[in-house]
Amino acid sequence: MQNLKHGLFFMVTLLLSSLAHSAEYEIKMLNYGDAGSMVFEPAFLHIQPGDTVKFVPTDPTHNTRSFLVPKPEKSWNSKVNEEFTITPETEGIYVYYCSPHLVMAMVGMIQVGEATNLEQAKKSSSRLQAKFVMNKQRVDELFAQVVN
Ligand SMILES: [Cu+2]
Repeated sequence: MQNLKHGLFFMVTLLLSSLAHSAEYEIKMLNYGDAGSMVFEPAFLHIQPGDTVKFVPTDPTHNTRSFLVPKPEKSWNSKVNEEFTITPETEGIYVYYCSPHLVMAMVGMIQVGEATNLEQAKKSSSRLQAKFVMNKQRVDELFAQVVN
């Protein structure tokens, strides 16, 4: 009996500590925000592995689609107008965009832990940037916020 109590206590403690260590973030998908029209807000997030990020369809006609994720993380492509949640476990830079507003540079970045794939992410992102017809500086502004 004593052992069982001990075991239970241990499990509950473990559960509580794992809950306490993972954070939850929200990214709004907006027609208009502080950085102009068609934006994710905040567009840059620095989180830790195991944290949760929820994309909220605050305004209609947006989605979130990954452009680049560090291996072996899975890519994602959410439905327009739907809430979408990810829990990245792999450290590195994640770049995503909104499919309907790609040309307007509706783009965002999540840094999970260390920016392990920074150089590769910068290289790949120039291909994404080439598809923008306006707000081309947004990708550079995101990279400027990466924490080394
Ligand atoms: Cu959009």
